[in-house]
Amino acid sequence: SVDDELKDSGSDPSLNAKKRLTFCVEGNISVGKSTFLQRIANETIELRDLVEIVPEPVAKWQDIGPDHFNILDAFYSEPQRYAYTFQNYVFVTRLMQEKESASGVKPLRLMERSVFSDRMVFVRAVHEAKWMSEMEISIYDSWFDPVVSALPGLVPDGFIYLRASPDTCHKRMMLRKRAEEGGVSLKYLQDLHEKHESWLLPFESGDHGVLSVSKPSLHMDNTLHPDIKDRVFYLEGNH
Ligand code: DCP
Repeated sequence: SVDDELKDSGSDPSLNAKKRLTFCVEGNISVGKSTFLQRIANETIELRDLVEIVPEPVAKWQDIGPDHFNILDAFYSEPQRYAYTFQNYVFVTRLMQEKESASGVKPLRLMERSVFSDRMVFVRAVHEAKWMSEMEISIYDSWFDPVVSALPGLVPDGFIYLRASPDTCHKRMMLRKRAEEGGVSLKYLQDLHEKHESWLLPFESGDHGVLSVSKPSLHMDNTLHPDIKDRVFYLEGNH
């Protein structure tokens, strides 16, 4: 169990570094991933020393180079032109973020999203919306597996799925009013929700608790690392 693995890591920092577990927090736009992570980082004193938080590099997408380009904005303004460029940059910035946090010694690392949701959710959604061409998705697919295989730090020990209805996420998105997301429709959030569901919960889910381990029969797309197939945790909030 996670508990045993954390206990095993003891107090020797070099051992901790070796035994460190990484979980990626997943869920739709505006579901509350950042809030969840911030609360662990700032409000839970017991967890602060145990958990290292790696937020999503959104700020890196909004301010690039001396000219302060904003590729998140460019993507939403001209999705067909920039979907591939954006997803390519998202991948590279995750890689940078992972490297920056790789030498930490806290026994648990929680990262916001992963290259797997980029691929299984966003890249598929933008391709279906015809914002990414056949050639572009083929290019993405052709480098994804070899690059991820060469960078084991990108493969987490498990996923934590924050789950809410697209309606709830839409309401939260309207309240948050991130400038770039003005044109994001409920339909797009519904598409992203479906992609999260079929990726992380492709079985009949039944009555899961607040935090529970998924059934071992969990099937995932074989693009996902085989070792993490059975390691999805999910949290259900108010729908
Ligand atoms: N995004 C994208 N493609 C990706 C990753 C993110 O288009 N591969 C976009 C979707 C959002 C923005 O980037 O407009 C940030 O998305 P997230 O859902 O990852 O982060 P939020 O800040 O919306 O999450 P939360 O509110 O749950 O903290």
